[in-house]
Amino acid sequence: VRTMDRANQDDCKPQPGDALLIVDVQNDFLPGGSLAVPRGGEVVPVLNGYLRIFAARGLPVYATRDWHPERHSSFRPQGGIWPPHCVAGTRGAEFAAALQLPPSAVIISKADTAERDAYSGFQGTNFDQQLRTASIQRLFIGGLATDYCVLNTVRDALRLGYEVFLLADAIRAVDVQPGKGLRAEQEMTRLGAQRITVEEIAA
Ligand code: VGL
Ligand code: ZN
Repeated sequence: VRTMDRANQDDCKPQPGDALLIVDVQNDFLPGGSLAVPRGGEVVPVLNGYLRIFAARGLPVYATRDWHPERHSSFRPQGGIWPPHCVAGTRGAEFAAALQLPPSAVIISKADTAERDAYSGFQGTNFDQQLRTASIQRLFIGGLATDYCVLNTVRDALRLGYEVFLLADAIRAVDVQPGKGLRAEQEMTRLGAQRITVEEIAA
């Protein structure tokens, strides 16, 4: 898949009005976690590359986190489909220690009530309002997992009118059914997300 087929290569370079959005890079989604995403740890060094680029340009960083109460409805003991994960305040819910989030990063907690799940960072949060207040128009989105929270966050961002760059080298899928990640990527590009890699926006 070619990623540099846009008219002007500089259009994808981060500029004022842009923000980096890191989705759910939390211990429980990483190797050893209770809902480990296959090869999920591989996104961390790549995201650190994006973080350096956004820091160098003085651009804002947002990070969503799954932030569930102890007996969340998405957990198997409660009749849900997932093993318990990302319980608020536990080690599993912490961001990956190696992820170099700046102190200025804005954290968006989601799915923090027992009855509701939220795969999108916009669902049940004031994230859209915060972005509008900060005059953000374009979002560079990567993290975990491609086929759940990244997909739903990108979908909502596009629906809300943001221009979306999908960090193609900094996403990984749960792939409960084989091919789900690939189909999610295809859906995101079909809806208008533009695939980029860190090499393309560096320099
Ligand atoms: C997620 C499954 C359950 C995600 C969250 O962050 O993609 N996946 N909860
Ligand atoms: Zn969850």
